[in-house]
Amino acid sequence: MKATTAKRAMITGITGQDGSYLAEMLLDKGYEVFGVVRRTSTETIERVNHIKDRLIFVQADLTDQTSVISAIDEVRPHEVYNLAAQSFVPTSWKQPILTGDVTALGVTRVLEAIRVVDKSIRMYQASSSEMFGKVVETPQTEQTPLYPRSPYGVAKCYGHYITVNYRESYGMYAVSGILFNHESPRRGLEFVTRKITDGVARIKLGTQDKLHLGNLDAKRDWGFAKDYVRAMWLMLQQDEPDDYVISSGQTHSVRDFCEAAFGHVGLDWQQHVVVDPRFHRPAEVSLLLGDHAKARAKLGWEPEVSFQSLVQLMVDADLERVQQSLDHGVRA
Ligand code: NAP
Ligand code: F7E
Repeated sequence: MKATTAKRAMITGITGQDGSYLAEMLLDKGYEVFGVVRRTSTETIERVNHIKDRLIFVQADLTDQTSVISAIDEVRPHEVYNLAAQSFVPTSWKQPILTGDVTALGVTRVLEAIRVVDKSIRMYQASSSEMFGKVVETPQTEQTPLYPRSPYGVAKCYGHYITVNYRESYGMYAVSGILFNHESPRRGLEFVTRKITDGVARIKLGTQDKLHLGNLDAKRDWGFAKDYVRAMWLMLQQDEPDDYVISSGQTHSVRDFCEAAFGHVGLDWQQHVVVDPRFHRPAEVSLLLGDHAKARAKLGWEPEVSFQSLVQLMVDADLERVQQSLDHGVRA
């Protein structure tokens, strides 16, 4: 596996939204890309199917220390992007222990593997704006105190601090990217943006009438996933490791998202959206708004896709997908 001279990148979470965009970008840059996959009874590589012949898959699970060490030892990557996590906030209340094991302790397992195999390997940790939770200031920066509101948020705080701690304890090049919500046509269908754009497509094409949602007042700083994986790579190319907020710098409510998504296909969202208490959370993050001034100044990073463009490209992609299923006689 170590025969070529190309730079080697290992991505945990390659089958997820961000892993797929990051893999495409790194391949374009000439990297050899190794994707960590865990054993499942059915294949989960749908998001990377189009590039699977250019990837090398290695098996490991973030809950299993030995497998993580073996994978890193076998590949000897120059860069590790730790994107694997139980990443759905509501599930973190249903499965808090699992969320802690994967999303928190999993980070230590990756850091430990790097520490024992080769401390010069650079590591990116996928931290989250969910760490700001019940925000103590707006906008949120790298200096804003953390106040997580879910077992997921708490686990990400652990992941953030253990990354900083390994950097300070062992001099490792480990960075924490504090990324605000980022979406795409590859976003999981359970997350609110994709749930809305998928619902809009089905309603427009006549296979559904109502869309059940939870808190419409929640405000998020939404960006485009493809823009955000560029920031991950930039963070690993600096002279010194550091932590960065990555955000769009704008905040919109779930209601705004509905209005834009339904409006894009000429529908009135109020005729179709039903507020359903089943989707309310035990504790909510009401407002997120990130300030990415540090990333702009030090990494030269800027988001390229606006909120309106993001909504439209997601709706268009779902319309095309649902229409294709209908054309093939499959009820989407
Ligand atoms: P995602 O689509 O949910 O993908 C999660 C990935 O983690 C999947 O590839 C999944 O593999 C893998 N995974 C889960 N448990 C694992 C385990 N025990 N061992 C190995 N792999 C495991 O997440 P995403 O949206 O791409 O986000 C990427 C990362 O950024 C996550 O850490 C997330 O928490 C964080 N983040 C996301 C956002 C956002 O807005 N998207 C914002 C801030 C931070 P399977 O396919 O096998 O399930
Ligand atoms: O919820 C509200 C919900 O599930 C956004 C993950 O990638 O980003 C994501 O976490 C908001 C919340 O994302 C529904 O109450 C209303 O206020 O799309 P979401 P999230 O919880 O912000 C962060 C940065 C991460 O790190 C996470 O990994 O939308 N909302 N109605 C709803 N949410 C969902 N899912 N479904 C609804 O029906």
